[in-house]
Amino acid sequence: MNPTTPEPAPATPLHLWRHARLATMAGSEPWGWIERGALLTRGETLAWVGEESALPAGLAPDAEHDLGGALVTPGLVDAHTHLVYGGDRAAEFEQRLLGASYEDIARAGGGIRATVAATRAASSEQLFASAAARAQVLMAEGVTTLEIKSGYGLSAEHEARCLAVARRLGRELPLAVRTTSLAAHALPAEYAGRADNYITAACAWLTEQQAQGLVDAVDAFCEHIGFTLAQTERIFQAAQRLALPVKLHAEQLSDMRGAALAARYRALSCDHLEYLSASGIAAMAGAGTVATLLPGAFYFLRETKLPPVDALRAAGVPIAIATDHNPGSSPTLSLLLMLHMACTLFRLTPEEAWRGVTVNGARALGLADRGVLRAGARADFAVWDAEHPREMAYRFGHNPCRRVVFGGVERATP
Ligand code: DI6
Ligand code: FE
Repeated sequence: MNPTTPEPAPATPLHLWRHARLATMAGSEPWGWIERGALLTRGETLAWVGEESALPAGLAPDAEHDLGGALVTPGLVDAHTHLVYGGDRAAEFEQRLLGASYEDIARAGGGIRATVAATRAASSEQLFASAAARAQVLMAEGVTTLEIKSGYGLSAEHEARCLAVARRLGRELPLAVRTTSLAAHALPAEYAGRADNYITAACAWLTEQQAQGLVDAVDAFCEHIGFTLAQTERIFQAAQRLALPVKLHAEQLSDMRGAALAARYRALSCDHLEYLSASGIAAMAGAGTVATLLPGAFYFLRETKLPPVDALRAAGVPIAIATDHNPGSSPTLSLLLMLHMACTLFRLTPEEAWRGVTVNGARALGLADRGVLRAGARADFAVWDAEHPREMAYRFGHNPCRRVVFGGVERATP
């Protein structure tokens, strides 16, 4: 048989996206604004971003797209979700408004344990279908990168299954998914009174999860109703042995000194942070840890203690904003609503909130290649029916996202 000459690989196509108003979020100029902008994409990557008048001479793009003067931003990053779970807690919400206490509901098998039971009872196919439907709602608002935590399986088998479902979402949807192992979310009933033994088991599960390529980061819920500082540190030590980055649900309901511990382990982010102290802020600033604020949980739990935004700002801690989508404390599927609520509830400026759902959201996931429009970054961007991104911080219950490009390819609008 004659050896066949391989076909030369086709050159990665070059696309020109012109006539755009760009909020690049790159650099420190307001919004990284470019009034008459253009983008060049080569495959999955942005090859060039700038003033249209400065486009390199002699370009021969394979395709040209006229954006008609529309606003273009980076694709949005939702850096904290618990998207994979069975059932919902709408009936519990209703019972509470009818006067039942949290304890009544917990005694009747409700709360987080109800979600764990429903998650374990669901098939992988059901978990995938319900999570995919939720992901599509987030995607319709321009989300191109999504973090998904486990934490409703709480056994070796069920935690791995939830992480595998999250991985499958990333394979089958035009969406980048980052997975976080959160076995230390709650104590399952079978370990009642044996939290330290549960942590020992959860640390062991990580090794197998990593061997199967299921985990990008490790998280824990450090709280009186979650796990102690010492138990959290054991989870971090297990992650460190596997060279996995850590994150933490820290200082949500009380000051557990979790942020300072997480900073010692060079955490990517500490999340919630309503009860964060000055020393926690200093530790995060020193470690380059992102503060991920979650206005959905603050609102739904009717919290009154605000996260220390002024002090975070003064210390130069980058702030991310995420949905914390979960059935118990933040059943929202709108990152744009969180952008708005970061301004109304937490007093972020519209630009700070936008950086929170783009460049700083990416940073909270350890990703430097997205959340900005600049040469070399991923070609993930959203096209909006708006004059300026501050409009999305101002309006609420309104989605002006018109087109989304993910990895250089336009996504079908759902
Ligand atoms: N913090 C929360 O508010 C949720 N988990 C967490 O770590 C509550 C999760 C639930 O109730 O299902
Ligand atoms: Fe959470």
